[in-house]
Amino acid sequence: MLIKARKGWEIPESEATPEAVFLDRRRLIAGGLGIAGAAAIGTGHARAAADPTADLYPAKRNGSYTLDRPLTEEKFSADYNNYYEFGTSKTITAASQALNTRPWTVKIGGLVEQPLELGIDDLVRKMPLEERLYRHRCVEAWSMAVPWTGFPLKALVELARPKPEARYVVMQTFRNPSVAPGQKQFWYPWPYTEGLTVEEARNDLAFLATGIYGKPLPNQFGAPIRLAVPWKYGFKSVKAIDSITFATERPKTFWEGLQASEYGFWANVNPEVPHPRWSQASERVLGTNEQKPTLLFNGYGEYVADLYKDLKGERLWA
Ligand SMILES: Nc1nc2c(c(=O)[nH]1)N[C@H]1C(S)=C(S)[C@@H](COP(=O)(O)O)O[C@H]1N2
Ligand SMILES: [Mo]
Repeated sequence: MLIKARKGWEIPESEATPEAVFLDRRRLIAGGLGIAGAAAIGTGHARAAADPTADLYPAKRNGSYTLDRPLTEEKFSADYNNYYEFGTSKTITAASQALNTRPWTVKIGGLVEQPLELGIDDLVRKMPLEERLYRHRCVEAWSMAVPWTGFPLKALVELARPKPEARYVVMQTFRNPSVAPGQKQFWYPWPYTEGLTVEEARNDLAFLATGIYGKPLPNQFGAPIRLAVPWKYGFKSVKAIDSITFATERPKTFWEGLQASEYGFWANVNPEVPHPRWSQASERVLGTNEQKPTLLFNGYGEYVADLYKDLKGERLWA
């Protein structure tokens, strides 16, 4: 466990509380052993305080990505999450603190010139970190708007140098049932797997997030690194990635494996194509509970619609 000492004035006020210090000490006592009981009392702020890349946050905002609505307050988005590894309810914040995100290795392999295994801190320091304001639309018809920090997925694609025959980028979550009790439920196709075409992955909007709200990602948001593809339903945005593989074959994704008739590979947001069990015409905004009309490609058509113009006969919308 690498701990970077920071000077007092570098510690964000929200973390500089006696409670955070106390929780952090408890977490350190639990150490790298993933002792769930001790770790689970943290809030995510405590973990962020010891993050070896914490000095990189907040990163400079890239002003190209604007919102049509206020940001969702952290108190709402940080306690309403989908993360089936830690349970099927929306209240997984405490349970997700059991995941130890250091050390953390991301393996990049498959059809690439040079397979790589990178420690998360090396990876983050190699990449051009920036903040982006993105909407997020869950297939369950709730939404939020959040400031992610991270780097364009295309920067990682360039680092990996895929071979010309690579068509898909497959991203997987860690697998460790001893800290993620959901993974003991054998009827789910673990590990959580998602994928994009290489062309989608090279699109400017595809983003790998390592932080949110100007600090490293709290665990419930998918620390230490998760995808953010805001024109697609939220289940595409896989959390806690430890493997990225370039392939010729389209991957079978987690939700497709569970229920292919309801959740497909493309999963682009479209208000006019209902889910088999509910309408997608509008969405409930986290925090205010206001209903807003859902937008085609979640409002990001100008960036991504061209990716799909020649894809006839594909189920692009769910
Ligand atoms: N590994 C993993 N990634 C995941 C999920 C999950 O259960 N496990 N849920 C997905 C779904 S359905 C959504 S809506 C988003 C939720 O992200 P948030 O909790 O940060 O809002 O994460 C996605 N990524
Ligand atoms: Mo979702």
